[in-house]
Amino acid sequence: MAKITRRNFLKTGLLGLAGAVGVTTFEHLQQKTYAAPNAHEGHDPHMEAHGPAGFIGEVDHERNGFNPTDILTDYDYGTVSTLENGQTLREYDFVALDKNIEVAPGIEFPAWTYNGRIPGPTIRATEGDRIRINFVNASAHPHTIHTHGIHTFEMDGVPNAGPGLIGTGESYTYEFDAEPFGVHLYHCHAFPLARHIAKGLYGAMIIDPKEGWPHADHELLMVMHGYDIDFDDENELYAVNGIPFHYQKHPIPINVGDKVRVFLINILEFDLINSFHLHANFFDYYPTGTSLTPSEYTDTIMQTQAQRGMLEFTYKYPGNFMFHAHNTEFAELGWTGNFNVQAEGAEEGADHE
Ligand SMILES: [Cu+2]
Repeated sequence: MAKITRRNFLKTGLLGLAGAVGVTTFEHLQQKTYAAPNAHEGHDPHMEAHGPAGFIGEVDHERNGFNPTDILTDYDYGTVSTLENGQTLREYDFVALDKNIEVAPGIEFPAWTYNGRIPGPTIRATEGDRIRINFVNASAHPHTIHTHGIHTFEMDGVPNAGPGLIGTGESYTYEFDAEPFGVHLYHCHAFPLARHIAKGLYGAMIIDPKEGWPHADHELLMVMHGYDIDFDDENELYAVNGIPFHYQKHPIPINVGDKVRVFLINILEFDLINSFHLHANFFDYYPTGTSLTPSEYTDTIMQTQAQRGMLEFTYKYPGNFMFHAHNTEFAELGWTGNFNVQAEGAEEGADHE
């Protein structure tokens, strides 16, 4: 069959209303390149009735071992203890695992993961804590953990620092102080770097300021990334927190008047720029989350790879409001979602502390 480019992907009608065409072509694709996962015969009447861009059916989150809805808020504070010097120690166990992940109904991606999920666990600590990551490589390939923060050379997680590459069956402990406060990330730094990142080895590291952030009703993690499912160094699918179109199918519930904080990170490989656009609203933007003063009041920002920041907003009106990449092609290939904004007091008491 013809080479599958992401533009052909769009043209062949794999997305959108042409479900029947899509199924045929997907099977073709599976036979060509991938082990077929369980068939998903079910049709989602909502999707068919309303017909937004998106896939018919649902991936098997249980089999994947993670659900993007949970990843929004599953901050991992580690195993906590106190060091002799009084510092808080947060300890994490990370395992690199090769794992097939169903990234779209019927499409498996042979991923490389930290702890079996994409993105990996969300490290969350307070500025000045000690972070210790016990890393075991159970993958068939050498990997590292390179964190974006301030640390010694030995802890940089690159091939020429400290132990260098951590081979199959090997382990290493990365340890450093949590600084500076902000929205950070980690990823594998083995070469070829683009491949190791694109396969799924990345995650978020949120470091809270000592005095904490101001109160918010919701703190949501969003890691923007893509999938190059045919390994031609172009992405065929785009996503937030692992699964394309997830928050379109499962809108994020909030109330009018809620203060929402989003920790947004771009780890997209192969495309130079990603973006975030919020509908019917504006947000304060804090680049890298390293200041308590926003730099901009806007409804659209862009990030290149490893750029990240913090967004804060409150909805004035109820409705089902989109958020998506304003690289519209990315949106059509999976990077789109919705906030389901309820009228204040619709579900519970109207008071928020
Ligand atoms: Cu790697």
